[in-house]
Amino acid sequence: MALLKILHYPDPRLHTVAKPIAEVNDEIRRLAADMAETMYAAPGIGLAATQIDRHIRMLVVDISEEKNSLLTLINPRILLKEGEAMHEEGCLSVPGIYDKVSRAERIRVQATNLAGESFELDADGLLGICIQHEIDHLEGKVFVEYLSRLKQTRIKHKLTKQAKEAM
Ligand code: K1U
Ligand code: ZN
Repeated sequence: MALLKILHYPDPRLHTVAKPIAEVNDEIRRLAADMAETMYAAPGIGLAATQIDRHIRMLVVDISEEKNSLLTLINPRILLKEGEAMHEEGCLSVPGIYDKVSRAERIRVQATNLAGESFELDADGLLGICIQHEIDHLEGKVFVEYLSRLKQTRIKHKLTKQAKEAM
C-alpha cells in the first residue's frame, strides 16, 4: 500500500468534476486501499479521489474512533435529502481551517462497493455530513465555497502563503 499526496486548496485541480468508474477491478481496489491508508494516516474521516488528483467517482469514509468501519463508495448518488443541519467541517485539502456549513440532516445514497455490487445506505449525523462533503469533492466543490467571499479570499491567501513558506 502507499500514502498518496493530498492536493491543497486553492489548487485548481480540486475543481475537476470526477468521471464515473466503468468497472470495479484490481486497480480500483488497490487505489481504494491506498486512499484508506492515506485517510487514516492524515488523520481524517473521509477522502475523495479528487483530493489525490484522481478524477474518478470514488470516496472512502470511516467516522469510527477504532478505525474499523471503513466504507468505500464508488459512483455514489444521493437519492434523498431530508432536513437541514449546521455542522463544523474540516478538510484535509484545507489544512487548519474549520467552519460551519449547512447540509441535509439525513441522506440516502446509492453506490457500488469494491465487489462491484450496488448498495443503498441511510446516513445521518457526522456520517451523512462527511459523505455529502466527499461527494462535493467529486463534483469539484470544496467546503470553503459555502463560506462568504471574504472568508474564501482570506483562506486562499493564508494557504498560498503557507505553501510558499514550505517551499
Ligand atoms: O474530505 C476531507 O478532506 C476529509 C475531512 C472530512 C470531514 C470532516 C468533518 C466534516 C466533514 C467532512 C476530514 O477528515 S477533516 C479531519 C477531521 O475531521 C478529523 C481528523 C481526525 C479525527 C477526527 C476528525
Ligand atoms: Zn474535504
